[in-house]
Amino acid sequence: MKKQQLFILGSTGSIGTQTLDIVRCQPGELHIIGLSANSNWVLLAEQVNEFKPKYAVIRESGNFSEFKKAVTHRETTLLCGDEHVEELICLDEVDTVVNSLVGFSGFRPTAAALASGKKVALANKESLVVGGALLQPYLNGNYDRLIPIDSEHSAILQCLTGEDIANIKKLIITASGGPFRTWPVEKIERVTVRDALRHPNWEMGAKITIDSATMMNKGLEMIEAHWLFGLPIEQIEAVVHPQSVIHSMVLFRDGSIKSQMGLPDMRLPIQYALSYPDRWTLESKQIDWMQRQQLTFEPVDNRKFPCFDLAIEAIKSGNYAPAVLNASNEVAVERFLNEEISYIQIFEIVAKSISHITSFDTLSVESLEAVDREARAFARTI
Ligand code: MN3
Repeated sequence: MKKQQLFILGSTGSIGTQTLDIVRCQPGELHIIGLSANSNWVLLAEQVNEFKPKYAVIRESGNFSEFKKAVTHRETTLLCGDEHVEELICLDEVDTVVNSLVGFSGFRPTAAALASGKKVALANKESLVVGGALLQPYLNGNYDRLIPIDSEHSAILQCLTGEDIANIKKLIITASGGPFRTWPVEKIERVTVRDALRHPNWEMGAKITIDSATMMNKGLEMIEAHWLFGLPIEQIEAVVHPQSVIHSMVLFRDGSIKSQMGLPDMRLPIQYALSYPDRWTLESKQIDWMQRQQLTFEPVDNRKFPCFDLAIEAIKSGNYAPAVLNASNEVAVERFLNEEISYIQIFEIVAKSISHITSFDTLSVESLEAVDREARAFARTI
């Protein structure tokens, strides 16, 4: 049987390295044809030496010569710069693009891969948050082309197997509530970078960890679900579930609810995106049902997490609002991580950016990129 040929975008990040773990577990199913990374040339070189892909791309040019020296597998074509990525992922020999880029920079590769007939395993939620309307031709109830890696959306996809989308009443997305769920509102105003980087259940990159702390991440996931499953935002709700055992649920029109459960482990949604609609064996830690334990649920507290409401308002107003939301949030999170702004200013910057930028050009890749640039520039001035 022919192995699935994977091109991983962002192979040195959290999702990228866990995808490579899955490739190690499934040598009969998966093969790496290409890897790309932003700047971590040391790890990328190790990955090239281990997985022997045909192509490897490093985005930043600064360390290209050191990178080349560190690669001992001579048969890999080594390239430098973003411009090669879109071309390579569209090659005939690529079956699946695993997009684990962070932020709006992941959109163009998603669109290019889909347009050239590839399957996309999507960890880059911004592709849908910002460009969902443009990717719609590839969605429309067909989940074989664009398969979510995000654990909540993977859970929903698993619940929908064998179901008619017309029978869905609601999607219920679970949220851990992040590190500040139990903090009083006044204390949240004095949150530090260290506090915000301490997520209770998941090990993730810095950007998404901050987004989880503000619950902007859950807002982005609501928008992601809206595009992915083609449902109005009113039919999607979020509930806080601190144990992160139920990864999401679907309520059907007869009142039945399906959920997908498991201990938090991103390797499962990554593997499912690659095995879909099949399943493969995966060794992992299991829930011990003989231990007394509780699963609890509570509403999202919008006084503590105003970013969540901002995201919902953005998708309701539509047009470019989600693009502005995303771009200004990326800048605000970066500025918070650099300790230029306080935690609550993340919300203020995003809110101000949304009310400042109202553009009504026809929706296109170019106009989205223009809005993205404008929103970033504005968010840096606040
Ligand atoms: Mn998620």
